[in-house]
Amino acid sequence: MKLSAVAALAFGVAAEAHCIFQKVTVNGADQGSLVGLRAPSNNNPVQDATSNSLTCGTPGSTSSRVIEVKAGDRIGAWYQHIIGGPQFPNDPDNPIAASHKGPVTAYMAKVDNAATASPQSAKWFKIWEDTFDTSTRVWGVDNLIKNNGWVNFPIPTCIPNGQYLLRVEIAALHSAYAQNGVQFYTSCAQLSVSGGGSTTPSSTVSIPGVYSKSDPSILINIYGQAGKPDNDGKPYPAHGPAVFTC
Ligand SMILES: [Cu+2]
Repeated sequence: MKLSAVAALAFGVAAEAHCIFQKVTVNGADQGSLVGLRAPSNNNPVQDATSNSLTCGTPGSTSSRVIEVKAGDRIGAWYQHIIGGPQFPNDPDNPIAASHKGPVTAYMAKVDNAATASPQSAKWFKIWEDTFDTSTRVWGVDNLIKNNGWVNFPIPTCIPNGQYLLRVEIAALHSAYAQNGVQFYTSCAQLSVSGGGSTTPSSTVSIPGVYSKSDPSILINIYGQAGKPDNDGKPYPAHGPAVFTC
């Protein structure tokens, strides 16, 4: 067995240091824990890229609230180890274990009623991603950890007014060398967008549907020659469509 495979296995059996997307900010304003969100009820990942739970996580908590935002607003999405934050004081695996390298992506889908819409029948477009920087060998998850679990991105300025679901995904790749080894962490926020424009994204995808279990970014050994989770410095194009731009 090659050294890289040994390292991979060692990371794969590490403590269950999962996480949950559990809170939204709008231009820095805290919307409250689990408010306006559909989130799983525990921090276990979804590992089947074709599962209905890929969309917004294994169904758990729901909210009747729809969060009011304006096109161009800066949205923050907060991941922590468990609901509420760290599992215990000085939890080293909060917001997520450092082993869980991978990309962070965000999608939106226009729906009639964000509080009740079926996320599986929604038509999604990607609005943001932080994947892997080949020069620094820093993953999206590394940046999320550095930012205490936050990722931030704008609502596209040109999309039509109306209700939307917002889906944020971490794809942790530390065990992705085996099929169904990837760990997806997703929740969906319920948004109402005003102040938008008239550009409807021309290409959309279904989730699940857009990924396959054997996508080269989903079934992948990220451990390089030295056994480090650095993809050997090679580019990592995230799964799913290109990011929509106005
Ligand atoms: Cu985990």
